Amino acid sequence: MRLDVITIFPEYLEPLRHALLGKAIEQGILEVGVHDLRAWATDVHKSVDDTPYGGGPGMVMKPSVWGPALDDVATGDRPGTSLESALPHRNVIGIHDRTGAAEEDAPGAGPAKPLLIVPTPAGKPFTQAMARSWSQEDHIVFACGRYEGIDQRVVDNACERYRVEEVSIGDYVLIGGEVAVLVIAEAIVRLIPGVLGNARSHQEDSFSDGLLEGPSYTKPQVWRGLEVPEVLRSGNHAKVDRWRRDQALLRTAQRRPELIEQLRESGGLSAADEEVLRG
Ligand code: 6GU
Repeated sequence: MRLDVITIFPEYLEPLRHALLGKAIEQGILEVGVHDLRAWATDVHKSVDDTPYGGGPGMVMKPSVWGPALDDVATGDRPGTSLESALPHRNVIGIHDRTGAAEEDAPGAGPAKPLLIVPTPAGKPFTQAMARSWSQEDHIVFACGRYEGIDQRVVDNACERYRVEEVSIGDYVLIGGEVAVLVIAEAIVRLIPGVLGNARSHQEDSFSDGLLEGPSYTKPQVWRGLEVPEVLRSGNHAKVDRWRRDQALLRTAQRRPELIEQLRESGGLSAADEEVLRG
């Protein structure tokens, strides 16, 4: 997978080179490019924003800068920096050894358009289902807006070269899209086969069965007078599985009751589940 990020704060995307994502870059599973939007500014002051039509506070990012930036990055004509992993170099094997879901839309259609993700508090809520789907993409471009956003015509026009998604990471307002890109990119990349050591660890994630994950424990058996639940030490796998399901159900009912309702409506709750929820 290739990820490109266009931003006026390229240094804000440094964390993409570390830890999990850095390892994916090392393994040749992931390529990351970070591009300074000002590289496409044309005036001496390298300005990227202007006052809003209709008045009001703040500034709007200019279409005359974003348009060419998105044109160039879509085609791989990018003056930005390719991020090397911050981790020590190891031998790279099996570069691009993955199944490309977005290779072609139909026979003879050529490569699919890249996916353009525009983080904005006015977007559709980002979900684990989106992360799962987008982990199959070949090329994702993120457009980070600052100030009061990007001229809407940029997003409208980008449909010619991209499949476009405007997404929000929650009901609160950030200063710009950069932190949202870190969140969304990490959620996507950890689902690419080979990035997480253990495939089970994302089959059992919170949300993959529509429930929050229950509590986890490790040694010692007693810590500050608090005991690990007996059932987890019983060696009875069926009992352990049932207990974990019960804990997930009870935690979800308490913290996210709307998720229980969704699961009930989609037929995702068994008679045993309903009994646990009745208490
Ligand atoms: Cl994706 N961007 C910004 N700027 N603020 C947000 C957001 C995104 N999601 C929630 N708040």
